[in-house]
Amino acid sequence: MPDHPTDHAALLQWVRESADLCQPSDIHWCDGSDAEYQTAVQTMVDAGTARRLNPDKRPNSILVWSDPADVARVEDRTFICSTTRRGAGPTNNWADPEEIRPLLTDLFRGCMRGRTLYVIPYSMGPIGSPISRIGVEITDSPYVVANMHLMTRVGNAVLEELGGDGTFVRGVHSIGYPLVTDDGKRREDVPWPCDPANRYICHFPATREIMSYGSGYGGNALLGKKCHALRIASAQAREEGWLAEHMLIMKLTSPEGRAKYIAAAFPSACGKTNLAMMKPTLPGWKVETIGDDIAWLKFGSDGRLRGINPEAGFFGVAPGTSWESNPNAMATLEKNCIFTNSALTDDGDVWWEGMTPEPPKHLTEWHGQDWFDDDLHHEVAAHANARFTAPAAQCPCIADEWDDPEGVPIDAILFGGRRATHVPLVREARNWTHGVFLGAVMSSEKTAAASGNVGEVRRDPMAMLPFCGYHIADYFQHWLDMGRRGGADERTWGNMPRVFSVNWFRRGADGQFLWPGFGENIRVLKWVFERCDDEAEVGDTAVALIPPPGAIDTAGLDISQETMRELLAIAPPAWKRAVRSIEAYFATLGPQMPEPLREELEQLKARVDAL
Ligand code: GTP
Ligand code: SPV
Ligand code: MN
Repeated sequence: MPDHPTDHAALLQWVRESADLCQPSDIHWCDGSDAEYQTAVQTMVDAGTARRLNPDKRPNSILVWSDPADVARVEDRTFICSTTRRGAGPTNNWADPEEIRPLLTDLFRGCMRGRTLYVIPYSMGPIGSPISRIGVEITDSPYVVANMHLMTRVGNAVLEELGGDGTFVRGVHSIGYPLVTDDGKRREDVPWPCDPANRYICHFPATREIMSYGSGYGGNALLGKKCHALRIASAQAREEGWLAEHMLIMKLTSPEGRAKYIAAAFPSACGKTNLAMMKPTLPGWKVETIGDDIAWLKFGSDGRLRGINPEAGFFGVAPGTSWESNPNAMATLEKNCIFTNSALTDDGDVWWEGMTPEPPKHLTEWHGQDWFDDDLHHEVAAHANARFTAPAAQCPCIADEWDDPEGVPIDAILFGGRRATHVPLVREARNWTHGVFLGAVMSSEKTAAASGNVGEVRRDPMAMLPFCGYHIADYFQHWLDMGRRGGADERTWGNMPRVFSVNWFRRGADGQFLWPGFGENIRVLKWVFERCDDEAEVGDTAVALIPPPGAIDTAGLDISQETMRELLAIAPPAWKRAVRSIEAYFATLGPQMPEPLREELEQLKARVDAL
């Protein structure tokens, strides 16, 4: 075996330069084999990073606890390093590439001393698909190696596809904890090495590069996911005329056997995984999963928008996942998984809040401390952003076509946030421009998926606020342009998917969710499905097309017509406030806000003022 399995000169040179800078003691080219996965796991077990779960309970699975300072994406440490500040736009942190590169070079110098540098060639999407893209991540984290194995397609097949001169996204990642310090002293390793005080998650869209330093967690470190498949890919997609979106894709089959594919953009921890795998409560309906977090959408030769799931696994929110709420996820998690920041049971299994109605009497919580189910200990046992990593292929409801290189034709797009007030259960856009408007003005309560104040409402357009790699107003314009290319105008959808907005999270006066959610969401999907065929009742309101309360099938569901009315209500005072808030928001996005969206706002304002 040669010590590098490729003759791609640019790749070899970049790996050599990275190694010269980071000074690892060893270089390992990942081949994607199971033996390699097992070695990465053993390395983590030996280092105290991971513990094996009881093989009788969770075969071939591990539990990892992170440093308490490194538990989620860090949006305030995430930068779009476009050549100009305008390129990053008002919603991204911008760093001048000329200034940040020397700073990063200093941080990366010697950062892998005493560690192995892993080279991970990966494909986002099925290898060889016209929609897929290749990346290479350099990392010093065996946790990243193991997770990338599950989340992407890794190894020699990718290098073969890349050939001698293929293009790829370059990602360099370091946890930032060398075992030999600058003054030459060795230091002990720790279970979750990281450098939380110096985190930088940097993206260079112009050169398709990512540099991530100081964090080992999730989207900060698994560079194929948010960094490549969303931030870099969104910028590339704009240039090349496609879309890289924070969306699940599901296949919905009616009792008559008709199938539609639905893509849905919800912000982090707002229900994508759950919707993608939901077990419908309405008889005869079937949901199958294509993807649960990211969708790449391109026009096919038939002129329709086709989507692939660029990932190969699920990195899902653990808390709240139960046999009751998401049985398909629970079945996916039975073996071959990585659990991060869950609690450990006394018999060597994992547990998190919401997994069972009653917690076990005793647990080891995610800091490794004893946890008792008594009044003295009310802290959660699993971190709110505890996650599972699972291979998509072992999901019982994965669709046969989930890895079809051609992708699936998208029939409908849903935009949804987590809003306690005024946003109705479901709305339909009048036309593509209005659909883009509904996506552009999305707002949602912040969740534990990113560091910051949970519950704070913020604008999160198309669920892409933390993930759009360029100016958000240009992104809106790109969405409008895609519609035009797809033949949509004020009267017809052309080849474009219909657009809807949903909100599972509206609360009543008592503070409780008004809508039962999860498998009951099929009742809303059924209406969406029928609307795509111009069936099902719909009413025109000031804020969109909305089903009359009786149009949502509530058969067998214990919900009053009063509650249904509340879920679908358009309250004039709240909407007058909402319009003012959208005006203020648009004003922050600058003069390049597309005119058609300003016009949508004017129309909305006129109609809401007339209420
Ligand atoms: P990311 O992986 O961060 O992108 O999250 P996600 O969008 O996939 O969210 P996920 O499906 O993991 O759900 C996040 C949280 O919302 C979990 O605690 C779920 O239990 C909860 N949730 C999901 N769907 C519903 C729903 O329909 N109603 C209610 N009330 N909660 C839900
Ligand atoms: C999200 O936050 O939307 C996630 C988790 O899917 S992470 O991969 O950490 O970004
Ligand atoms: Mn996500």
